Amino acid sequence: MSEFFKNIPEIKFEGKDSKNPFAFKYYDPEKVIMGKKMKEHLPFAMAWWHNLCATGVDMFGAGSADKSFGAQPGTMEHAKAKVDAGVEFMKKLGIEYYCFHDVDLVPEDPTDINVTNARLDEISDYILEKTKGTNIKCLWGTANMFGNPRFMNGAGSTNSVDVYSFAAAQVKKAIDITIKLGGRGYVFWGGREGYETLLNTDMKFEQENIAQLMRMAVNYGRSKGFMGDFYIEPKPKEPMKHQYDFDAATAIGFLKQYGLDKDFKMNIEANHATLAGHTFQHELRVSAMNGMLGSVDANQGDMLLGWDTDEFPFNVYDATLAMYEVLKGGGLTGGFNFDSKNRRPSNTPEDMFHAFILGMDTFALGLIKAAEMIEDGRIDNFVKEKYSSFSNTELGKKIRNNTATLEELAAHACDIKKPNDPGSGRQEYLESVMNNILFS
Ligand SMILES: [Mn+2]
Repeated sequence: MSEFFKNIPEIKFEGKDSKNPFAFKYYDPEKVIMGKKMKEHLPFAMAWWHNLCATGVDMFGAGSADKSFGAQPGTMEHAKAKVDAGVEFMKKLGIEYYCFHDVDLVPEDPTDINVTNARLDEISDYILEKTKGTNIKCLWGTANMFGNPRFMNGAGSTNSVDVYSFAAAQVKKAIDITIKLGGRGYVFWGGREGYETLLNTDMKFEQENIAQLMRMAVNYGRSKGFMGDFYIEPKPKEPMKHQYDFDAATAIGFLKQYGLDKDFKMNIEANHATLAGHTFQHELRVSAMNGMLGSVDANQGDMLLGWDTDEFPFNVYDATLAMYEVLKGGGLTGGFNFDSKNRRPSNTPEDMFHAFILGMDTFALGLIKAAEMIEDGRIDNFVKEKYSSFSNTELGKKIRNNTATLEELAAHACDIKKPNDPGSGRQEYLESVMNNILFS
């Protein structure tokens, strides 16, 4: 196997004083935090699409990075070269998982889905061969049901039975390949599941059909022995003006409405959270409190740009608050997939490594600091104390255990005439505690 990243060594932990650009400063895989190794807290994954396929093409210009890996793009030789390069890349970084869409792995045949399916069989055999004897396996797989023009009116939400059947065929094959590659999960990201105008859209009909496609996918997956989670990845807009899986709360409501909530969890992407007008932390909290903390697409957006920039995570505050939610929520069933891409001018193989070192160190720092916040206890104790009137008064206990009546509470209010001051929210104090922990 030819080496694609010849000038780049294996990336090792050297600690915060290291100035080596090809070393981790914070990600120390064997370090134990709150009883678990860092690498177990942080099952990092490489996104096949951004890392091995994307060349920096944007709406204004051609690609700036060479991702040919010595082969002609669009061929099976290229598909295999991407496997070789990807395995070398993951080994050098110590990453044990990858995520894929069907068409990231092989070129889609424009005229015959049977040809595409045979290519998927061939490439998945090749991936298994190349990852044999390593710890590298699939985190989750998915089907790309947004790129091909046949999905212009949606996939599960399409008006066409033929297109709906193509979506079903792709989901079926992607589930097969995910199972074959040992995947922990299967993702639905509703790229074209939404609308541009309600003048041409039967929203109820479309949502029922999306649920039906998901139900068929669950039934099929379970019949093939797939025990992992299905995930919805919420996003409010882009490519559609309005997307049905707007945010975690919307997606969870949808899953509960259609009886899919036992088989599905959330795959939360930081950049999608901010596009929905929420923080990353908010989306993780909503997922965790509903028992649906599944997986994470680790990236960040740009607060000055209103679109999905998929940047490598750099913001330690956000990563810390995200890890605070993940730790308190008992961890992920999935992992941390870098759905992130190098900026277009960062176009060398070295930049691919710098990007992952940045992202892995950012989440490692977030993990370290979130654990310190929890062990410190000042923030958690404040929150516990804030609601204590519901646990240290008889009336509070009755409200919580569903035995109080409206009349009884009204009588209490009339009795005390005027409530006590509920107490300060202490936001600035709590923020100063977080800074104290972050920078100590
Ligand atoms: Mn994104």
